[in-house]
Amino acid sequence: MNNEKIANTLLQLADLLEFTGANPFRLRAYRNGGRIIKDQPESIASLIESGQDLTELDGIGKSVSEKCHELCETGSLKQMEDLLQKVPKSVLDLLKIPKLGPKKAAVLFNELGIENLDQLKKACEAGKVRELSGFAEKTEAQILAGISIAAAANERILWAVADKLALRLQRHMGQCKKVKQLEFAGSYRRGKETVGDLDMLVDSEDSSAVMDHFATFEEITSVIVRGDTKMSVRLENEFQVDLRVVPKDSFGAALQYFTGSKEHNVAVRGRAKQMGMRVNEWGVYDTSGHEEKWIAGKTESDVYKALKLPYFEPEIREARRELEWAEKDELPQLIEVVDIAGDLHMHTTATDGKNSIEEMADAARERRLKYICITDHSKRVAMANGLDEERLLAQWKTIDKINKASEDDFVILKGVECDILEAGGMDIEDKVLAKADFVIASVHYGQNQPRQQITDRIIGALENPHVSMVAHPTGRLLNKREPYDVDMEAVFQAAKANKKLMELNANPIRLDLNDVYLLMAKTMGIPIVINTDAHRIAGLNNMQYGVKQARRGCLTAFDVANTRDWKKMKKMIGK
Ligand code: DGT
Ligand code: CA
Ligand code: CA
Ligand code: ZN
Repeated sequence: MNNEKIANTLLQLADLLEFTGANPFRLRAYRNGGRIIKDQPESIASLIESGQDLTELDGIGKSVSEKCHELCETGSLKQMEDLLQKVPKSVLDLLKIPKLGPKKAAVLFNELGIENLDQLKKACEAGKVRELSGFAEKTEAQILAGISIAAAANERILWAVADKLALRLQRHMGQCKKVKQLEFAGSYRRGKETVGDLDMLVDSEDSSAVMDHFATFEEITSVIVRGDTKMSVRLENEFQVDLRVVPKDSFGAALQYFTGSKEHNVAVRGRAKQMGMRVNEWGVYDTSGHEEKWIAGKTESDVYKALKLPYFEPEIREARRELEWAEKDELPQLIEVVDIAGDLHMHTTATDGKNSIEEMADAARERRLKYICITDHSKRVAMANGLDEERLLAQWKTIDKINKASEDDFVILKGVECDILEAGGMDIEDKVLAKADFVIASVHYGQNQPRQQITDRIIGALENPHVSMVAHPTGRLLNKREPYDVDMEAVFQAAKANKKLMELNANPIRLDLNDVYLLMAKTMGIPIVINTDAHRIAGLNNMQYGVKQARRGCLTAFDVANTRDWKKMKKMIGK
């Protein structure tokens, strides 16, 4: 019983309880407990085993502790099973619809008997939903628009979630002695922001032993298909994992084939054909002679080498520019996490962050960064206790003091995440912005405005001489919210003309800019800044996801501004 599973069970329990109108305090306890356990570094199961009292952990009360014990001892929750007799699990999908809260979802279930997204879609189309009390025609239209987002969320999981799953699978498969090599292929290996299913590749002589072992992975709920060398399973969260077992001489060829993308492979196969060769998941074959001859397949590099091609990093195998670059010997040297020197977007307890300036700074030192910029929200974001000019100036004074007292070269920069107001213009006075080291401009409100209006607001911010960068430029939240309607090319042109930077927000649910926009920015010569937008210490670890996305955008360390020390970066923003 791992922490992830305990946490997910508690969160699911809370959601299911919503549909039965249970006590909200109980629900909150389960939700908080679930979140805390998700972030808990130690295994709850081993804490229990060692006799530790779980209620001593922050935020874990008696009811959550009891559920943890029951889960670790019996593998399930009696209460959950009873609930599932009354409420089908598919109702949880209704909660994935943006802006449809649990209360409204419960009304749909209780009044109309709606149990899943399909039934909800039909009810909306038949105009039944608008007749419920508390629902209007507009609500119905919103729900209808949100169903496709919810359905897509069911089909693809965030890369960061797939990554954790891959680690658990790797640990599990590592216990089988017949496994010689293991790699994950597909979109996961290419670092795509969301992953449809996980493709696992194993080198082994004994595929049936490997499959038997795979079948004992604790998160599997059903086996979809099992053949001689291929097996597909479904996990608790409905996610699919494909396993393929291949002999060692074909491992590299299979890895190359199943990593894709399909389009990259089509291009590679086309090249092979021209050279009198053939490629498939077993290897590269010379077809020029009388009889076809296997010539390579052990490693991916062997496969590419046989075709007189360099090795392609998986993140750029999308048939965009990589074959053309290879031809000219111009493949980019992709950025790595160690290249990052500073992080220029993060929050503290002054607004909606969970840690102090000093705590964020020390955590950044531990992560070997040379500088950070504190960028709390501005006053427009009242919900997060955003800073007005006075509080902002006071915070900067504090930062000056901390820097002065510091004994190393680490620098804390004075910044702000300043809202771009709905009517255009910045939320903080220019004469204050002028004193900042780094000013972020962000759209948080008025996201549904027409294209021209949003575009003009962002361009307006880029034309402000004190602004350094626009954060999360399209505002999308993966599986949750579409990007706002904005003319990105016009925005990039304004960034270029005003020598401004654009953010790649590393939060795994944002990853904004996306890969295609990153490549566009690179081509236009606009520097990208990869920031975590951390709201707590652990958030600083999100840098890895941003770097992965940057690699998909074909960015090198040179293309990313915050690989430079602050002195050099300062010049880039004209300070
Ligand atoms: P996903 O799972 O939707 O996030 O995306 P992928 O890229 O992981 O796609 P998937 O799982 O269907 O297949 C994994 C890789 O296997 C894919 O990137 C390329 C290769 N592949 C699968 N089926 C075919 C096929 O019919 N033709 C070719 N050329 N390649 C295929
Ligand atoms: Ca896949
Ligand atoms: Ca697959
Ligand atoms: Zn932020």
